[in-house]
Amino acid sequence: MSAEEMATAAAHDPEVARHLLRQMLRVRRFEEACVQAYSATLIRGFMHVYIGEEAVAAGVMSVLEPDDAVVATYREHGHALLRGVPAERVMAEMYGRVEGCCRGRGGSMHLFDAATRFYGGNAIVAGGLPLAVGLALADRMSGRDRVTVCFFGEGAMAEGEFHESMNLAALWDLPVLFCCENNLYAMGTALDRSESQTDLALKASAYAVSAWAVDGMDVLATAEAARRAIDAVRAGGGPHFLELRTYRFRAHSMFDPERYRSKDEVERWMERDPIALLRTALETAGELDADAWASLEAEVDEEVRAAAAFAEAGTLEPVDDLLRFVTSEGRTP
Ligand SMILES: Cc1ncc(C[n+]2csc(CCOP(=O)(O)OP(=O)(O)O)c2C)c(N)n1
Ligand SMILES: [Mg+2]
Repeated sequence: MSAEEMATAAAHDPEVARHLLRQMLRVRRFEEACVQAYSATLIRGFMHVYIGEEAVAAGVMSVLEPDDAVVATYREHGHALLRGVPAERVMAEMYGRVEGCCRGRGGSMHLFDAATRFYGGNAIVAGGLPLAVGLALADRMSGRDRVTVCFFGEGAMAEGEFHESMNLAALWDLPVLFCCENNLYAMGTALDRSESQTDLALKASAYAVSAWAVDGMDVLATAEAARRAIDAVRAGGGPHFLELRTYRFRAHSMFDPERYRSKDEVERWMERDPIALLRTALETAGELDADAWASLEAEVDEEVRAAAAFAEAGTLEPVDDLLRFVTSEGRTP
């Protein structure tokens, strides 16, 4: 969408547009706080932020029902938050605290929450795809009307699990929405340096799956595409695939010197910051003024501040408890 089209779309349903703006800002500010906490060594281990890609999770998540399932990658803080895992439980997990959504045992890459049907947090590239197909198969076999949404990077499309999962999902007509977050790089490897076919929707359609590409920096276009795809999946149209064209503004992880891409390229993409695009569209449409933006920022900042305070005040698991949950209760060695 052009800027004018986006302003018209925002004016069409300003409440939804403001909700999407808030959701993207929640993810951005949450992760900025994570980066700070990481620098202060309050968060340890591997950490991958989603900054720049927020429109994808915000747009897709906005069309899901509470009963649907979500499977994501290790770049999943935003997905967990937007699926409804409380910010303080996500932050406490990042800090490795017992109060976290996985008792601090998962950390950044393994957020998981059964209550919101959020099935991770999967650190293995493409590892979430067969999981999503299995969840959808279970729903089909139990006669439940649910959709499983699976997020993964374009790097996953080079893995065997991608091909196996697409094939079975299509063969068995399973209710899965595959959402490929194409940010052009898998760690330091550019897509066109590793794949002979860079048209990802075309690759997915080789499995007789309906597939198309979407501007993943435009949250309104993303939400609209997700709505169309989810409706089709729910109506029994079998698996669908969206290629969401996006970009990460930060390094792959906290340990990445970023030698594989130029500053110019990053800056060009930052001109299409999804939050700035929607904010401008709402302002142009006369649906967001300076006061409304300031109070949105203040509310989001307060949520993040409270989450960090909750995490900092949290407890570390006592060493004596470390073997719990390794085997089922009562059978620990
Ligand atoms: C099976 C497997 N191989 C290699 C890795 C190491 N690795 C971690 S992230 C990553 C890049 C994945 O890129 P992509 O799927 O595009 O996701 P992005 O990080 O860009 O979101 C690799 C190769 C891994 N985690 N799992
Ligand atoms: Mg990638």
